[in-house]
Amino acid sequence: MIVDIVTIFPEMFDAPLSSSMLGIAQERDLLDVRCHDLRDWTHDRHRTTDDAPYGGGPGMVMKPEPIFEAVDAVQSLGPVPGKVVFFTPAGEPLTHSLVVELAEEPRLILVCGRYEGFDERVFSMADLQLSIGDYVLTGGELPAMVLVDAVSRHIPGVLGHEDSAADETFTENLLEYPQYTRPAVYRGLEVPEILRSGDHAKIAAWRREQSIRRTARLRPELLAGASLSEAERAIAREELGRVAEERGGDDDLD
Ligand code: JAH
Repeated sequence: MIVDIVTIFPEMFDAPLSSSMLGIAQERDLLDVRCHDLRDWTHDRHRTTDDAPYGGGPGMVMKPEPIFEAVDAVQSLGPVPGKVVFFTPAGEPLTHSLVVELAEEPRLILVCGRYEGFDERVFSMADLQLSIGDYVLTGGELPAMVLVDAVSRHIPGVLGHEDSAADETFTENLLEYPQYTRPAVYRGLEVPEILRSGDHAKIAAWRREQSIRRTARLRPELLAGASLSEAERAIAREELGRVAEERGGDDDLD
């Protein structure tokens, strides 16, 4: 996969892209990340990328011309057309299923803004506008790195792409069961006896129940998409009941 990144801070990408998995993926030619300095497509002495908003108001807005020219120029580099992605707090939420879909693309062009956002007209070039969560950052660079990291793990041949337990959380809509390693007791905290019993059928059943209880407790909205037997639904209902009980039955009132 080829990923082109358009940014006024290309140096921000040096460390995360050279480290560990992403570095190895690039050495093996499974991933090619190319960073481009948006200021290369400015035409004034100060290499200006922002301007005041029409209509007034606080802050500055990304000027459209350098972005249009940069995306056109980067798109022309080929060798295949890239899907153009903008990062904005108003974008579609990035999910596991979207990550898996994007990992199948041969090429992505990621556009990172700064300041208070983009001139709205640049979105006419966008195939996709993405958000990584409901908070405002200082720019789109960190979301771009998050996307590259998440997508890379799904490229065949990239170290660790053998679908991991963490991914199953988001394909099965159940949180993972608790995991332990040695020592069996640490600072008085014990590893559950059943995990040391060697009874693999009992261990599998315990883990499944833990996943269901945890999901009911921490992410009850996921249960709607989970595939549970009637007995498992009963466990989920029991755990939801316990949570309500622990809250003192005050049902959101104070
Ligand atoms: C901030 C341009 N979903 C998180 C997110 C994405 C993008 C931005 N902020 C938060 C952002 C400033 C300028 C984009």
